Amino acid sequence: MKTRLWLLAGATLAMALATGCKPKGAQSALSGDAASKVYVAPGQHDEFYNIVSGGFNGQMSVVGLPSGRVFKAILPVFSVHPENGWGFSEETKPMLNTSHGFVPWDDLHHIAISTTNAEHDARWAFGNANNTPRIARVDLTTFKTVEIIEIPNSGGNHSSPFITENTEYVVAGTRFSVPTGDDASRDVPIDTYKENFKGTISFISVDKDHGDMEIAFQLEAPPFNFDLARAGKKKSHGWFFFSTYNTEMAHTLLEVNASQKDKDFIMAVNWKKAEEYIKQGKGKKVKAKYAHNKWDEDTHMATSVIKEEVLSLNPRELKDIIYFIPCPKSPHGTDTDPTGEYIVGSGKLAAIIPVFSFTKMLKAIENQDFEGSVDGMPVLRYESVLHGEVEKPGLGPLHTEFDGRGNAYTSFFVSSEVVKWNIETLQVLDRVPTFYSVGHLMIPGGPTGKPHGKYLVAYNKISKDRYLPTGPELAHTAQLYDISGDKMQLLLDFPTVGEPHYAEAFPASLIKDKQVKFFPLEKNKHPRAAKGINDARVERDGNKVHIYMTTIRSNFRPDNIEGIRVGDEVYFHVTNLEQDWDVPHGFAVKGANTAELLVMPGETATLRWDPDRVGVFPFYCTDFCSALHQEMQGYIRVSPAGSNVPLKYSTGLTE
Ligand code: RUQ
Ligand code: CUA
Repeated sequence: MKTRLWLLAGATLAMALATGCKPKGAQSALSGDAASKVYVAPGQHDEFYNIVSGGFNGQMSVVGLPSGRVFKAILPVFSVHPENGWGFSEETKPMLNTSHGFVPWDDLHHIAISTTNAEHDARWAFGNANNTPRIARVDLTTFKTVEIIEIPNSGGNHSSPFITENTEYVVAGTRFSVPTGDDASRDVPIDTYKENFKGTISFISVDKDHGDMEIAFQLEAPPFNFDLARAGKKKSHGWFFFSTYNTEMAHTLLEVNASQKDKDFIMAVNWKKAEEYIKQGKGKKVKAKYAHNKWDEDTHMATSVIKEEVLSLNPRELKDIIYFIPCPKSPHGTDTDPTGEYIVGSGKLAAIIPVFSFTKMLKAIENQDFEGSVDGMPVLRYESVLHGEVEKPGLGPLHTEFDGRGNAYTSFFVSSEVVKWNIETLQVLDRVPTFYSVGHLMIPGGPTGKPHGKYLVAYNKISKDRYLPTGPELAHTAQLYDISGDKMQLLLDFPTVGEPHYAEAFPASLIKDKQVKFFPLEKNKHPRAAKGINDARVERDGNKVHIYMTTIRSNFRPDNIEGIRVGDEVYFHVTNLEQDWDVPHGFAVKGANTAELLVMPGETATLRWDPDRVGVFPFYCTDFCSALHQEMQGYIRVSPAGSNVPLKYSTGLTE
């Protein structure tokens, strides 16, 4: 009977969780000056860059705030991108390589912008691949993905990527616990979950100067589900906090079986302690296969290396790395305030929001004020670590951000609202509806030590009646609020690209004058670059044909190519000779598997083309580059296999 009741309660809750409640007054009036607050006049720039995850489209989009304008839809991270040929050119293919081979798609949830001293420096944006666990690093001077590292011993890389205050590490906590190690130890029955499955937390180091990532170490954690995380900062620098659910360690029907306990945990990790153990040689190398892919801006090429082992630490034996803080109930977000003193746990099934105190946590650890242990790792006493609880905040709390003036803002999925409350007094100060079912929310600089508490953006899962309808599939939506006064004020709705999970925003002034405008040709080290029209040529090597092609307004050299045969592998190595900002050329050839390679000024990109039939095939520039863009074209003639039509091409120089 008890189970039946649980099932029923579970089902009702699940329905509420799945649909959310529609707030009243959905069309609530905007006050008169809302439009002027988001108006960015033609030719003017936005105040903030907003980097927004694309969710299941595997990308990030770049949006301006307060206007909500999309500048780049979208920089490809974990997905192929026909708009610029990402994942189609030979140079970019290795970026999407994994230990499972080429993966052309993934699900990107969270953004982390690099910080120094807990403030955005905005050198890099990190994103996580949820499905085939990876972390990507995007260079914010080129808005290009320059590195992707796969995370072994992980599944559903959701608790990722969150960063420490000087970007020493980005972390990746596994959502699914899985059997780890090498193949032999992974083949186990699923109902041996408790014995054989492990949760792992990966700390990925980031090189201070160049950003290069390495998996520094993995922590072996109990087989919980790890949902989200935040680093400590300032006084709590050196610690990391992870929300966990399924501390029941269920492996079937989690909807009910992982909602049994009143409290799950926030797992506090002392990563400085972990570093000490590593210095003492306490970690052990374990087998783990993962890809590490890097982009080289000189050769304009990516390489992919498969690595074979990681350093693993066992916190059951290595004491004082992990402590558990009880947290009601299935916490989703765990967020640290700008001072680093407070840790907010948002239990999606909880009726209150607990706020923990870092100072009290340290004291409880010192006094060994424990209420139990998990696998030999101490569980701290809830009351001893608690700063206080926010009473009746709303239904289904998910995420919290901060304005730097002592206030916190929490998103509520079920009651579809954002609630503002004071961190010290825990009093609710204001609430505004969202349309509808808000997931993440974001304040520029909100997760750092220095929030710019002027705007808040709610990222909503459902947009229903907010826009002109577009059939069964409607856009996800973002809503911008002014939070500079006592009351939050809705300013703007704007649709998003894909499903935004998390996003971050930072002042545009941090990077707008650092943008790379073009790549100097003299520095182009691509082995098949044609750096001037005299290099334009075609070479045959067995059945491989290499076409060294140049583009400049508005011609291809060579433009007519003959002597190609069915069965050849043809490589168009296209170099853009322009040395000016905003003059890419595109390349498309009939029958290719993408309609475009977009080649930036000074860059070389390669399209492989396998002619499968006899004929004459046109190619053309896909990017409107000059008044004579439509003249930027050529032909390639394909003869039957074994034909002896001689290799011939015109560059306009020899004939
Ligand atoms: S999640 S809506 Cu994938 Cu970040 Cu909370
Ligand atoms: Cu080059 Cu159009």
